[in-house]
Amino acid sequence: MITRALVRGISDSYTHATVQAPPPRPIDLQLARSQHHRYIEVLQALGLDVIHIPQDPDLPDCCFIEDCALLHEGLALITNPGAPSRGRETNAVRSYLGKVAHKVEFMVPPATLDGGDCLRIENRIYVGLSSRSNAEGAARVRETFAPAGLDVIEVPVRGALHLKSVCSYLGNGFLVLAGDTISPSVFGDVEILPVSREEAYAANCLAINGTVICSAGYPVTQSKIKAAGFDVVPLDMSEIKKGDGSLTCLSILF
Ligand code: CIR
Repeated sequence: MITRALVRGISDSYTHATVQAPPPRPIDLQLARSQHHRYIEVLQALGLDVIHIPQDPDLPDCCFIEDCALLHEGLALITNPGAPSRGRETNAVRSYLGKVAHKVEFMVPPATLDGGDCLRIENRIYVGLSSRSNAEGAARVRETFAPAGLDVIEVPVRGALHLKSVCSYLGNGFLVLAGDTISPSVFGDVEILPVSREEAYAANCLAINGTVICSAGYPVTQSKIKAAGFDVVPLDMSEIKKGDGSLTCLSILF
């Protein structure tokens, strides 16, 4: 049962977020903040206690807090984010988790890892090997969490920023997976809800205790998730998408 969410405010410099390609229209900072605010409201409406780390004007990508740490039953692993410009984002996350986790582990170069590359399905953690996360990072995840009973499975990621850019686990055995990105057989015994190329952005959604928060504007994916038995809450993510972010990257759930 998820009871808490750690989030971080949108930086004053968010319009300079790291992006693979400039968005067609510039980021609207005020709108990004109101979308982030709505995201927090939805988490609270779902009963979560939301802990808020203030934004840092020197860290444009700091709202994408998921990339900074993995957390499982009080055991935290602070990552070494793959984009060098994001390294300092972990400091504030480490300070907070130091207070609530019973143990905090770290990752040092050459290991790199973004939390967006880590997909948890029951007792397995799939780690995407991407432009941000490398084999040494995956090995550190295994070293940290295998003793807690989690299997760590590496998955090459091509054509997407992170593993979770193309798939999300909803619970109850359902995995949302964008088209032809990764072979479904990689994920073992799960039921795949396929997402078309046109709705690829909707493959990142956020499951919280049986409710799934989806990006608004992707009706086919939303219908499939509803048909699988989940409540769906759509959220406008336009300005988060422009910064190459999506739903899961805005929080660490525990
Ligand atoms: C980056 O390129 O690192 C950020 N602009 C976006 C990170 C999104 N993180 C995530 O989906 N886990």
